[in-house]
Amino acid sequence: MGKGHQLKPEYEAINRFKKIPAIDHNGFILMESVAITKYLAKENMIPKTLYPEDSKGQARVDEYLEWQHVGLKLPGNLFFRTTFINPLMTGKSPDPKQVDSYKQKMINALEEFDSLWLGCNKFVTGDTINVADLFAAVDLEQLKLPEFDFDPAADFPNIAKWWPKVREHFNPCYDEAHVVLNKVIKINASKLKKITK
Ligand SMILES: N[C@@H](CCC(=O)N[C@@H](CS)C(=O)NCC(=O)O)C(=O)O
Repeated sequence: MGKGHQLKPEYEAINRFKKIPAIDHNGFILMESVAITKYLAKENMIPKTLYPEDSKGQARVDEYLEWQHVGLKLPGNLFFRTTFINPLMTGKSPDPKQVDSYKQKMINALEEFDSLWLGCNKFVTGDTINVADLFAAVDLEQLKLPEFDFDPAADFPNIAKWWPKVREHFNPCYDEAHVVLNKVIKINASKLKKITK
């Protein structure tokens, strides 16, 4: 993402919205993380515990998946795009007013997530871990950039208790999946500093 590969015509042919993720399953190309997750569950490619088959259990997970798009992912992605992707792509420092406004929206979203989801349960949808937790944890990972001077785990007590449990449950895959993100962040840190100073 730091190099803008998602914007290249080769990737646009796979995801016309130029966003990550997208899958190619034996020639069946699909975008949108929620649709991909449900497809993988139907194809028995993820454990049933992660996306329950019973209607009520599944509805609880869907409840979060519906909420998270606007509730957590959108404010997080807008903040990440404004403070990280856009400066790297354009070489221009972001407008501080816009950064403050997106940061505040993201903090409001984290407050809701911390109190209205994690405040009710051990995991996002109840006593057991599932894809809802993975969606949420991954959304939070991209907010840990050193430049943001902000750590969701330091400011939100329920997030602080829950987040390491998700990582532990999904490791070593969780850390493996974040190697690229962490590399992109590290490689671009000094570049970003020069642009934004
Ligand atoms: N609704 C989409 C959102 C996809 C999305 O915003 N992906 C981000 C990464 S998490 C992205 O591709 N950002 C790069 C960009 O905006 O250029 C989904 O859930 O798959």
